Amino acid sequence: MSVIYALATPPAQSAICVFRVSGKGCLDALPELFNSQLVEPRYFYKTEMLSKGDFVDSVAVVFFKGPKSFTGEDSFEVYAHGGLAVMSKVVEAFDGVGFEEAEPGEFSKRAFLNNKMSLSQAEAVSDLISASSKEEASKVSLVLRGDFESKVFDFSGRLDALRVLVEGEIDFTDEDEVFVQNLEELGSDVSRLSVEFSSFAGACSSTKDGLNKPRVLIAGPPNSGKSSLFNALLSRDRSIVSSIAGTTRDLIDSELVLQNIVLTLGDSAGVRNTDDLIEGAGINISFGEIKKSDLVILVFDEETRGSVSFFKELLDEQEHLLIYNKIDVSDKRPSGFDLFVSAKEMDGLGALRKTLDERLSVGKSEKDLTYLVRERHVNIFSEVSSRLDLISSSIKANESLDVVAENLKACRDLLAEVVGIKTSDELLGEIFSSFCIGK
Ligand SMILES: Nc1nc2c(ncn2[C@@H]2O[C@H](COP(=O)(O)OP(=O)(O)OP(=O)(O)O)[C@@H](O)[C@H]2O)c(=O)[nH]1
Ligand SMILES: [Mg+2]
Repeated sequence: MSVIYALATPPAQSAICVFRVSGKGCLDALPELFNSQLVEPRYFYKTEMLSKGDFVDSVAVVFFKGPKSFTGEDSFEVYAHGGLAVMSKVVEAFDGVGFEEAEPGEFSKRAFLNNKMSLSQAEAVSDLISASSKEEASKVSLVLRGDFESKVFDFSGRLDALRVLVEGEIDFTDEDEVFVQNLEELGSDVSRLSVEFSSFAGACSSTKDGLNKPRVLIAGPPNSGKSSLFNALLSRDRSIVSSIAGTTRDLIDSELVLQNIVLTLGDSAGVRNTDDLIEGAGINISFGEIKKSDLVILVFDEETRGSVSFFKELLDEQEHLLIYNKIDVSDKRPSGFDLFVSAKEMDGLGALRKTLDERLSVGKSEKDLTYLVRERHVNIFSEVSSRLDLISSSIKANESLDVVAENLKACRDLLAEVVGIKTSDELLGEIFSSFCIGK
């Protein structure tokens, strides 16, 4: 494989820039590129970089002997001053010794091909770089650290064991000896595996649908102060507030950052009987949104608190908070409410924030096992799950064991694709091309 190089830091003015070089023979170029002799691998050398004998920059260099490197190949890194002119001079120097510019993700691809990491780990590296929240980063890290992979290997091993059993049965069947008791045991083993696998697959979500911020919806009767509360929580006037009932018609969303979590907060149209077509449409949206929310904040005031039971019924089992608003105009503290606030005077909002934070982050920690993976993995897992179901039912129906063996093998192959044991070049190309340059 050719020697590749890439700028690993952003192509922008900065304190330092880092270049990576990897590939067989790259270390042979060190004497030509640097002014001093570099002897020890993994040693941080301060030296001068040269391009066809001309001074490029004062730099630091570390080199690695394969396989003890990120890519598994001989490689080195150059730390130069982070000026754009310096960067282009370094590039010239590399071009001058015949190095080639790396494709996106080429370093990780080589690391994968040289067994330095699995495919799912390589993908996690890329996802870690693009993670935009701490939570996202920590879930990707679980994959990167290999926890995810060892689970996949564990399931693969169990699939293999089952296949050995089934194939054993098939051989016996050839001899007209059917061990029905084994079949039963096999059936329950498959069911157990299937249940455990589903729960593992359930703990994996892809970047797209995973990590959804919890949705919190402010709902309730008209004019109770929903939009006022929405604005107060966000500390800005995002939603229109007026004394006219039926002010809010569309659903308005905004992000709310609390101490432990970030959530999507929605303000909805007050729910009531109305002849107004547009308001009615807004109310329908509210109904739909209520169902989709992780938590509903129901806001009432003195005038509307009679409708609490109607709303509680509407929500069914859904998690909610009952808020009594406008405490600035009344001293009443009717029973049955969780919190008393004044959206207008910003009173009681701290307690509301804290309650939201606690309630929603508790739910989160239960899902802590979630691995943030690629959609590709999620799709594979769902295929494996349905095949496992299929296997269960064919065993129950006493169908041919050949089909069972075939499906077990298919499951095994599918899992192999996750970690990259069986992967087409095309898929590899697709995966690594989405990486950033220098990774
Ligand atoms: N005194 C007092 N008035 C409030 C408070 N919160 C809201 N209001 C008033 O109640 C009226 C309705 O407020 P909104 O926030 O528009 O109520 P809403 O629930 O969004 O109403 P719709 O969108 O029409 O369903 C406005 O006149 C607000 O100024 C409060 O805490 N105290
Ligand atoms: Mg409103």
